[in-house]
Amino acid sequence: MKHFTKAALTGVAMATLLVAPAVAQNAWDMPTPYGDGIFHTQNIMQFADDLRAKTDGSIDITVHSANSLFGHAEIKDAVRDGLVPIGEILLSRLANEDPIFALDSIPFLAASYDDAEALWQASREAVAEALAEQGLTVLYAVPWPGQSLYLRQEVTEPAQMEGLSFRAYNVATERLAELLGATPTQVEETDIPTAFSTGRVEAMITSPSTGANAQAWDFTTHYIDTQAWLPKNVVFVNTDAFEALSDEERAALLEAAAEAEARGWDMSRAETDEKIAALEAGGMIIMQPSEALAAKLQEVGQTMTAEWEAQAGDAGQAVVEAYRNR
Ligand code: PCA
Repeated sequence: MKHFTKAALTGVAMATLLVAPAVAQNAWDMPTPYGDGIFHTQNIMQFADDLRAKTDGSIDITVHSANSLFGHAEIKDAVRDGLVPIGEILLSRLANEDPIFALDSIPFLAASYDDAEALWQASREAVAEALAEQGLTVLYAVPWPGQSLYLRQEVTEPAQMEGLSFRAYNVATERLAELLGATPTQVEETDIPTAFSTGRVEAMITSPSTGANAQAWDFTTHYIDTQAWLPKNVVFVNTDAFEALSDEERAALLEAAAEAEARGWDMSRAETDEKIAALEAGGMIIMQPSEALAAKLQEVGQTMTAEWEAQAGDAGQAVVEAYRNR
């Protein structure tokens, strides 16, 4: 067998490097609280695929769904501290840090997709600035479908809500429960079926997406179609990790993010009717709110809007005014 010279060996090694598939420079783990059956997670998977394609594999995201890598309450700090470079959470989970994060969870402030979009346009910069202070760069946000009630009996009078143990997922849903005279209990989305089956909670307000994914017909009977607000998930990247990318990688990331945002809003819109139909097919009774219940929820929305404005000060006020005067 022919004896290779050192130079020839180097040449072989270099040729191998040139033809070998690109090794990911950025193998990124991405935690999300939500499961694989949720459209937000499917959208992230597509985002990861697109980004791999756009960068020839140099940004290679692995999605860790359903709180499997970090719990919902830990994801933001994990990205801030650089334990993972990228993550997704429900934006309003950060309400305790800054009222701007809670703006999309006020009942009836922005209850349609067009309004939700206008509210995001008016608030995006303020949200991005508040997260930038923590070393986080916002990539995109996508709303859940409108939030509606899931109950174990037909409710027409607001007084029927009093005393119910009510599942909450953020500060706003806790406050809503209180204002209805119910008793809030925080339960992660992935724990909803267990919380109902063990009797920890007996009512909730969430999207048809979450209701259908949890098979809400197994533990509730009535869906009251309030579609009261559209809370958003937000995807952010650690700013140091973002800045360490090459110009091309950064451009690809922003492009894939813009596409994921547009696609996510479309998916969300389509989900609304699709998943209400799934709830009905599962056996739930689909109802519109009675006049009395609708009036009570409007009143709760007004109270929560006033409370938010008092808390958010001039900067928050300016955002809401920009939204209202658009
Ligand atoms: N689903 C999530 C947040 C809002 C929604 O529609 C949840 O119920 O936790």
